Amino acid sequence: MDSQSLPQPTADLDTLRSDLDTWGYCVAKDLLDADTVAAISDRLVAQAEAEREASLDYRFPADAEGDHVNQWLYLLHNKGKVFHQLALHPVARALASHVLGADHQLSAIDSHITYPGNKPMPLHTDQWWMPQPSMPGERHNRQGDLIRGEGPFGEPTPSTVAISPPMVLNFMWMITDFTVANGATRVVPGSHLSGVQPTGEPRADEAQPEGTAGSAIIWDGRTWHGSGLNTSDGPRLGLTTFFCGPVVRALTNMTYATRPEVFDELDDEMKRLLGFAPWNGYGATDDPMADFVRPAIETVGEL
Ligand SMILES: O=C(O)CCC(=O)C(=O)O
Repeated sequence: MDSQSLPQPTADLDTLRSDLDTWGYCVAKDLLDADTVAAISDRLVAQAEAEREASLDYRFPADAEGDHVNQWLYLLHNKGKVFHQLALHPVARALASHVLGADHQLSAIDSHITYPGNKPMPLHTDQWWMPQPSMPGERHNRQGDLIRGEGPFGEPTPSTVAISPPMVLNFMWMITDFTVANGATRVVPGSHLSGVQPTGEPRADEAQPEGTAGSAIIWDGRTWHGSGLNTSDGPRLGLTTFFCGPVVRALTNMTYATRPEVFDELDDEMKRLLGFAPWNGYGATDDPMADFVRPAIETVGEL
């Protein structure tokens, strides 16, 4: 791997698209201005503190054995209108369209705060649940039998046989600078074309791209990645708008979990992103052709 040619932070959309295609990730530079970053940061930090104080904070036990210092905040669209612009951002939508197609949805809108003293997250992909292609006559891989962390494992080199397409795209907003010292996301360049999963162990061929607050690192659902070790003296604030294709089950059950007062204020595009619109009949409540689904209370019951 020639590290000179690895993706560098850029605002050029064509370069971002081609970095994603070639390397499985890209770094979008300066998407948010300083005032917007400050507004998002203020709301995020206040929410994180309040969730910790109320013992509502979630520290993902699977991050790494003994890691009790990272914090996840879920369903951020419920926790401040200021976060909605991230899901709707034209560069996020353009890259999601490039990888997933125009009718993508929001699978999650979460924050991952890494605090000093954390453990590095095991390398993983975001679509471990995607069955491997199989040859005619071979037993197919059953999606419902797949188990996280069980492979198939291999090297992150380009496959010589057909592989599955990306079904999700992770768009990680840097709300603070992301640096090697504060645990910027680690990625294995080119691993999205391998068709296999990482074992979780750290590797020598990882890259750890840095970027300034208001930028974003974006990776293909097949790319091997994980958060880094925070050896700095402050938190690293990451915020992911995670997109999926319209028939992929979203990581977060958006239609159930969106708070009513938040729903009442959503514009149609945000409703579509959150899965409140059927896609070719999928995700419908009653009328498969309706523009938007109806809540259970409005559907027809036993007559
Ligand atoms: O926080 C990070 O840098 C990585 C998060 C991650 O691995 C994920 O969202 O799948």
